[in-house]
Amino acid sequence: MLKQVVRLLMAALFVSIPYAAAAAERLPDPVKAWNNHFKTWAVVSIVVYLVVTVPLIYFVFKYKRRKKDENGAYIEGNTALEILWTIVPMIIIIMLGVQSWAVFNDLRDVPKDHIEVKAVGFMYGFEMYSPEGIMTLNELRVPVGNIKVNLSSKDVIHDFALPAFRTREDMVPGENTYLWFSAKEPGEYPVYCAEFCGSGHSSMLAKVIVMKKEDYEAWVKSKQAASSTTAALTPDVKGKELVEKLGCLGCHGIAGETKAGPALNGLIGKSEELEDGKKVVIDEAFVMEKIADPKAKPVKGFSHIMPPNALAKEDYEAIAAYLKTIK
Ligand code: HEC
Ligand SMILES: [Cu+2]
Repeated sequence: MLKQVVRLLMAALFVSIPYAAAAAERLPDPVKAWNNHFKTWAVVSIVVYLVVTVPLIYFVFKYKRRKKDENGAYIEGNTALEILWTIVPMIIIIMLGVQSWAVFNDLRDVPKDHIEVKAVGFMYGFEMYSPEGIMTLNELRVPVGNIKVNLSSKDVIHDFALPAFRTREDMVPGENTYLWFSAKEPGEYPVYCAEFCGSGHSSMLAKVIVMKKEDYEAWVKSKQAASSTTAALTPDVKGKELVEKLGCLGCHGIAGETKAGPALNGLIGKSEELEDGKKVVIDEAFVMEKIADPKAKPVKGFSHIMPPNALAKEDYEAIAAYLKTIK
């Protein structure tokens, strides 16, 4: 109720027409609201800056001391002026404050008709979960509509930032946060981590893929069909799935690129220098040991941030089998 009153008041007071229309229809559009908000602040800031600076520069020259021992006029004050320059900025600040609060509400109030997805940050990447429970790495697929994203983190504080949708929110370990956005146009939109979280922070790049409703449903069906056949997987296919699921790709490339850790392709048979200067030739046993106990044989030239993973024996073997297949 109070929020509605504030919205209408604001619409009547000074916010531009598109936002006022949105407010009246009770269809908050955070992108428009935010853009408007930014423009209002920018205009007010520039005007205030000019109103202060231009006369300042002018007076500096006009009233500069011209003769030695010259004294300035003694001015007691001017009540009318003082009232004016107290009241006018106060009104401006209150208006900006009210507008900020309304935009904040738009960003926090999730519209009733929305679908809910989940994003989990880790060092260094994002696991995304569709409402059907399909996990994708660094790729959030959603149909056109309002999307609420529930956020959490596996390790340190990350920040899920969606610049195209003018919103972002921290991902805090042990806490549940959320944001929402309105996906209107099918397309790809960038996702960044906006909280410095470690040496691989800059590789936390992901995307939101907004799809037409039919395309999204077809994608869900194809994923579900694929997962119902997992029982019959060969080890290397299972290994590929594990590498994707366990977040290895947040730190490792598979096309020769160095991220926080070395690339995982062409690894088996490669010789590697360890931190203590020893040379090893990487084989399946080395890979399996690395996953279970990454600190046992640290590789030279990297910071040793790889987390251990306790897996079943056949899972270690599956990952090793997969790494053998990527050259
Ligand atoms: C948080 C980042 C991170 C994650 C997640 C991670 N690693 Fe690593 N990994 C590293 C770093 C850094 C190194 C090199 C430094 C070291 O050995 O301590 C490394 C080294 C390796 C090596 C040795 C590579 C070589 O050239 O000698 C293998 C194999 C490996 N990781 C596999 C995996 C697998 C499989 C997973 C997923 C289960 C995984 N890593 C998850 C950071 C990570
Ligand atoms: Cu991060």
